[in-house]
Amino acid sequence: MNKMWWKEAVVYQIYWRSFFDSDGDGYGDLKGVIEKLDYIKDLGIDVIWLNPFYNSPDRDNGYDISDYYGIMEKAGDMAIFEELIQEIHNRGLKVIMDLVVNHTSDQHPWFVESRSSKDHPKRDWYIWEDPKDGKAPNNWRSYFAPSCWEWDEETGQYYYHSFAVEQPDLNWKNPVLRNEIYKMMRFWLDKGIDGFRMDVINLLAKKEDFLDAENPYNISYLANNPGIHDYLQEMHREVLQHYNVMTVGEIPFVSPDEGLLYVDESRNELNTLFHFQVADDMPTWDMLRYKEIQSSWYEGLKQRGWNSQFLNNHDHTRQVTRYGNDGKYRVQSAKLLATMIHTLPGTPYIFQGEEIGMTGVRFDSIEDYNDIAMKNKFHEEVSKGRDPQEVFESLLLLSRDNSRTPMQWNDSPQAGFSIGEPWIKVNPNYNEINVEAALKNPDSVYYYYRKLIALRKENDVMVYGDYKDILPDDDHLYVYTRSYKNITWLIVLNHCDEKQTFTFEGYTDRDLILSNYQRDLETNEEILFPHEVRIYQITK
Ligand code: TEU
Repeated sequence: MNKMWWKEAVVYQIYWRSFFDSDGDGYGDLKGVIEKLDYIKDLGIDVIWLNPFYNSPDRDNGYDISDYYGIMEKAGDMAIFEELIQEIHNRGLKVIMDLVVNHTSDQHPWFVESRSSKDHPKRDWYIWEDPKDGKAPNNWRSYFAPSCWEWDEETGQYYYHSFAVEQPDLNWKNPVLRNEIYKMMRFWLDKGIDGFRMDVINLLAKKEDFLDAENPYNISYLANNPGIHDYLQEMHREVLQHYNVMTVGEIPFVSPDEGLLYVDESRNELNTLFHFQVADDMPTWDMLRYKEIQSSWYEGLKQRGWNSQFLNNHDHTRQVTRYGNDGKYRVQSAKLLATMIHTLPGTPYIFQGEEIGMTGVRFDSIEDYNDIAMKNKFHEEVSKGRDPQEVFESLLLLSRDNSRTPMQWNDSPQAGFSIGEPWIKVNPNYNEINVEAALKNPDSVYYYYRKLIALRKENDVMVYGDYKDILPDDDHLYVYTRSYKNITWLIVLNHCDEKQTFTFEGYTDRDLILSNYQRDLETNEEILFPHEVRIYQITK
């Protein structure tokens, strides 16, 4: 497998609006990112992924773009952005930007023109259909609304939106539109960015026939449609191949076989992907399913394409809450989850705050939440006559706001995030969980991340090693090896609240590299404490 910088990198995701507010308006901003770059550098990070900061009415927190060349006032301006790139590069870091080209905002001038009349030259830049039997063209749902069709009274047609009504989908069949997008990509690449995280990039192609779905609730019909690989190969030819950049596609609804088509090195599409088998199949932790997913993706991409490892991001509840233990064993559990992400095959992603073990939230009322996905779902269910409190409770665990509360820097008011009123409430546990406290405690989650990241720099086995699951059928213990050249690492972890036993038969000569418990292993090495994890190097 070819060695590449983006395979060896550790990526840190900055949800800038919740990262650090430099001017007191309650929103994090790009200047705030500049102020915290040394913190990110000290952690050992190589690449920063910034969520979208293009001009936007902000209905979906920047994923509804109204101008691809402008910067949202809340975030800053072009001069600050240029300074940010410079400061990132000065520290030897790289930066990738979110590319959101499946849809725009309904306020984007392209859409305003497109909806102005059926004959407008830009009509065809979006997807318009006549009604069928006086109703929407089919029964499809969108991610954020009961239908993916919205009626336009003026011109008597429906437009198509995979997400909110305010996010109409672009029509990638139109070559003029495609060229506009490529031009825009070059604009940002020429400013010096180092790549893109591509939002729902496998949704660009739509089904030809728009026939009714048997089960409209399984919205996989929105993705992976014929023509998608032609678009991505064209994008590669026209834009990406001319730059030394990394690309990571957000690719929902794919198996490893389908995923490989996007990242196979010989196909010239994308470098890596985020698949959502873990997020979609596992509302809560499921060890056996997780092992199956890891093995099938490892086998499926082996020697041909590259994976990513993550358990949370701005759309998915913080990992220690969703997949670990955020109570008694929060620290051990956060370290265990980190170990998996950094020692399983693929490029690891850290979502801001994960490195101090930040947890999900539980606000009292729907009014405290901002997430458009959650709010729309709440109103849809309540309008069917369901009990509001019951609906509210059912949406809490997976609300996207679980990950979007402000970064907890210290124990001063608003967790040191802002001197103003934050756009979303701070998690009340900031007194205990914050960066300042983590930096003072040598045993903190933060220092464990630092060690893991440093290890990756020194040990190719963590990046390029073959993967083997030793105990595929155990419900709690996850034991696997990574082997590269003549080096083998054994990773042993106990993902539960009880002690477990593992006999090290066949691994007699072993040296401990890292562990999340401070204890004497001379006695009882075979007992693994709750959420204990150990990394060994094996001598054969
Ligand atoms: O998210 C798309 C999205 O909702 C899915 O990828 C989902 O996470 C997956 O299918 C697992 O269930 C992206 C952005 O990350 C999100 O913030 C935006 O709201 C959305 O696209 C629309 O741009």
